[in-house]
Amino acid sequence: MTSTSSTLVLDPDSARQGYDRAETVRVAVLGVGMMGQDHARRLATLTAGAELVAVSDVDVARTDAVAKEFGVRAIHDPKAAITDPEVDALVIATPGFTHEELVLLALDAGKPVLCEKPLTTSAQTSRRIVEKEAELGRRLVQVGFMRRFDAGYQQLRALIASGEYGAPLFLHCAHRNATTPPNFNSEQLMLDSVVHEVDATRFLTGEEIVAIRVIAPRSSTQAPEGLRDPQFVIMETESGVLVDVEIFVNTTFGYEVRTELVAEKGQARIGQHEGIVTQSAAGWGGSIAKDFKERFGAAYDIEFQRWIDAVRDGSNVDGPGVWDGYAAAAVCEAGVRSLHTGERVEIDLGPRP
Ligand code: ISE
Repeated sequence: MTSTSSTLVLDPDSARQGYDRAETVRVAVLGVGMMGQDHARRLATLTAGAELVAVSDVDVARTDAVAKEFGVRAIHDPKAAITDPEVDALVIATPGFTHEELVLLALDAGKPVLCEKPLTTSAQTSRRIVEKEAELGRRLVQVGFMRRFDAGYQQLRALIASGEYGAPLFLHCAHRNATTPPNFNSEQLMLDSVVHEVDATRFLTGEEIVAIRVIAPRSSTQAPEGLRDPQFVIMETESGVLVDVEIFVNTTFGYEVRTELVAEKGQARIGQHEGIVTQSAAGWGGSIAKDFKERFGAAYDIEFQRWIDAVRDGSNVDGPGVWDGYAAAAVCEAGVRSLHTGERVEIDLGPRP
């Protein structure tokens, strides 16, 4: 990674051009919990053309420790990091409820943002960001739906788009985690976890989701007291593709994300066997990822490289944007409503600016 930096100069007259070419993009990571630290490491050690220059977190001790680890500035107020003249671009990995304010401030400052999912915690607040970015007339925000950068998802999407198997009919998905962090609640299975299948469905089919129903069967005795885990989610797309998701976040043993496509003339599966499969006197088998950082590590790496490349060469970011974040928020909100009422809930996204 180069150590020279130059400030990105925004060109207010050109929506398309965006930024002047720059040697290195100076990035601040806001929120250095588990995900933010992983992204800070990625930017500091892996992403070409990026320079991690600062980290920021409301937890002062944690900010200082992470800043020291990477030899960068600790900025204790995330809002100050956004307006800091030595910061060109921002990664937002703070808790979801803080995203609306931070993303809006970044848009005010005209700085590119890679915002971890969810874009915000409600459809209404995400819609505000959609409208604000539309007013600016250029794309500044990318939402961290990293599965779009996973090789399996890209292949499946290309297969559907090719039409070789005819129209898609079903997507059967399983999303399993080993354990949940403390205080994970029943709504978060939708808001934190199934949000990925919501985006993946839109990515794979190119269609909006128009209805959702969530069914909570008996809970696993391995789940923390009071957590409705597992849950079963059924979504319908505009053309009538039916998507089911088994979400089970306390399997106790590992992480797994699979998707099976059933189309008119063929079927395809991704995500079941990552990495090596062995066969010997000891038996047949492969390894199981322990968490999403391992399972989607390569996808995160590509996501970050593509984002930095777009910021550097002045093109608009081309990853998932604010509309994708808004659509996901609207579907998840409907899903939470369905979890509570047991009813099928329809989704109306309204006009796209
Ligand atoms: C987590 O926040 C993620 O984003 C992971 O990808 C997902 O698998 C997990 O269920 C979420 O809690």
